[in-house]
Amino acid sequence: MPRTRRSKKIKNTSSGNSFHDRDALLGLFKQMYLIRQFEITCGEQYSQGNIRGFLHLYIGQEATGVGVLSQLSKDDYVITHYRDHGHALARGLDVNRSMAELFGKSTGLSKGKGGSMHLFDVSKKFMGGHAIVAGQLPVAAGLSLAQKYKNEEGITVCFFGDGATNQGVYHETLNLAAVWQLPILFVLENNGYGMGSSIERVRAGGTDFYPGVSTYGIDTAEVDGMDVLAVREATRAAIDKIRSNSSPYFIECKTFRFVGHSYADGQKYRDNDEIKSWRNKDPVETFPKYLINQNMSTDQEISDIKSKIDKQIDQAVKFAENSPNPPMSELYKDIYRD
Ligand SMILES: Cc1ncc(C[n+]2csc(CCOP(=O)(O)OP(=O)(O)O)c2C)c(N)n1
Ligand SMILES: [Mg+2]
Repeated sequence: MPRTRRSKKIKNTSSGNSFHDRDALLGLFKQMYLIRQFEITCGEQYSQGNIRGFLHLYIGQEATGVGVLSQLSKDDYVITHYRDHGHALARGLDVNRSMAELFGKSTGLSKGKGGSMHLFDVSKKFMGGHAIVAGQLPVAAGLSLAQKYKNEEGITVCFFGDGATNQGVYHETLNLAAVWQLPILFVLENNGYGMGSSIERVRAGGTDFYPGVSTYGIDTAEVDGMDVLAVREATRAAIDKIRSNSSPYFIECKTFRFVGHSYADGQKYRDNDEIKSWRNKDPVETFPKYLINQNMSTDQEISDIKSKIDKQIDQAVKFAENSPNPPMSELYKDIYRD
């Protein structure tokens, strides 16, 4: 079977992209800001004891999720790891029900039984949040195989972190996706760390993953994951290719989480200078400035958008607070298929 082996490096494209109209660009900002505020609020609610269990925030990585998901159609499946709030919101999952899930309430997306790591909405083809590192990769291959087998329009998009690449199943999935030529987009969110372990320390072969993927005969691109336009452009090109060839594609987004791995992480394993240097690229700060500089928006408009979204998040917290806990009768439901 002939296979292409190409890697593309996509640089910062924030300075001029003709195919982006104003509403679409503002839409990207709205989504990134929504995610940022949702996450900040989750942190506050966690410290007040209203959210319990694990809490992995997506703060810093917004441009990656928003850039990728902006290019999908409703026919496409999305599957991801436990750092899933940003992907869920960018896919358009209900904000109130997302918050309620974190509060463990019955109105939550998973009836309050999944929590932070298990946001699901099958009606949006959002197949979850998965807690086992790399566990979602073979499931993604299965979804994609089903799409191909049934001759469906959609593709599958699978997000994962750099930590997933040290799991055997990562390699098995890449191999099968290539052998079966599956319509699947792998999105590696390389934030440089798996919990407190820097990838420099735990990976032989450097901190770039995409070159290794070419050995499976899968096309790859590397992209600045802090630049929402660059991510969007890389994704558009990848999806065109996947749809026309019915073959897999792999995008590596270089990104950073500004917060700890989970809420309890004091980040002792990295110094403030490193965090600061990435903060300069914060998409929630830099992107609206870019829009204003390009005369596509104004300070006033940006601040109006922010207050509207702040209110939306406040309402989501109220919704979650006022929702009932799941009844005891739910305890043994949804475990096996009826
Ligand atoms: C199979 C498995 N091993 C270990 C863990 C514990 N664990 C949870 S998150 C994590 C790090 C994963 O890092 P990465 O994939 O880079 O994602 P990030 O947290 O950086 O988004 C580990 C080791 C787990 N959940 N599953
Ligand atoms: Mg990581």
